[in-house]
Amino acid sequence: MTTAAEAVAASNAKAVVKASAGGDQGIDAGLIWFNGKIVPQEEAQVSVLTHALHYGTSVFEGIRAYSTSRGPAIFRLHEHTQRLFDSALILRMPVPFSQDEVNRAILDTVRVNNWPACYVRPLIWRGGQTLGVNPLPCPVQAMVATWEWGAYLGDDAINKGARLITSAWVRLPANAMPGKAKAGGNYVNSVLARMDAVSAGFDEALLLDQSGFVAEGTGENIFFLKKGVLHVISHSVNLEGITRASVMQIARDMGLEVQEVMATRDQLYAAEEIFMTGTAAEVTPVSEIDYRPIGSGKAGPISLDLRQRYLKAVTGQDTRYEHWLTYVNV
Ligand code: PPE
Repeated sequence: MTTAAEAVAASNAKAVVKASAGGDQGIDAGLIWFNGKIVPQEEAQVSVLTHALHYGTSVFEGIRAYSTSRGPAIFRLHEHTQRLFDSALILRMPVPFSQDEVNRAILDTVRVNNWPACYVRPLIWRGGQTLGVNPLPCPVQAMVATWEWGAYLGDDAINKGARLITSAWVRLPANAMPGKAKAGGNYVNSVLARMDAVSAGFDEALLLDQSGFVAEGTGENIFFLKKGVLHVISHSVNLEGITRASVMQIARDMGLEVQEVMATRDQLYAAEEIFMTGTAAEVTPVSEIDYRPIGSGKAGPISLDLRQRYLKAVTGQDTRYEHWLTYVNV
């Protein structure tokens, strides 16, 4: 005979198994830096009453560590940490760690996991104290997770070029959401657009701003080539991509003229080449937008050349850009 209390305990135990089965099993993050301590992934847990889970009050970064001849190196660590702290400032989140401490946490997490190369995800969020919209009473917490993450939109997107569709969702207007902050809540906009694009059989969504100008992808900035000039969509409502800035520099160094512009979707249709940039996406060529082939309808030669140059920079093979690297083992 089981008592009612035993039945509740048994059903709770099942619920725990279920909850963890619906958790993060698909990601092997090994050891995670969690509020100042390195712990196994299973121990880096938060309450279901976490403010950020209810209201999107988190800020994060996406960083990559690359394999180099001197071991793993973080690409543009200081720029990413600065943007993380800027995002926290925008959301009025007092970070209980200094930028130096976060830099060290990132380096330590990559080191203790022995990844040759990996993706790095620092996250800062409002924890549980009280619920209700006002986050100010809630403590600010932090973690750094790392895992291996390959081609963001799949290998086909790189080799053949990604297929894009313009989203019916408008990119966050600047007076509605802070697009310069890499805030969890902002990504509902990206999530909605990405789901529609993927469900319709495309690789990625192209988001326009409120006035119909090209904004960005759900996780990438946009470049296009026209009459041999490399155009990059101006910041406006977009995230100021660190890959974007890096690729602009690399393109100028190879002698390309680079212009920051506002552009309409029809300007993209008539471009010679298009590619997207992002930490996860790196440099991903675009072969089609809204059923129109771009240029030859394949990954463009300058896009692929810039991709190769970018990969040489991030892996330390092009020493001109070595100042962008922070070696993990020093
Ligand atoms: N725009 C958006 C909306 C964006 O999310 C990213 C990065 C960029 C532009 C490019 O920024 P940068 O990484 O500094 O070049 N997207 C991150 C998150 C992707 C995800 O799926 O999560 C990333 O690439 O890490």
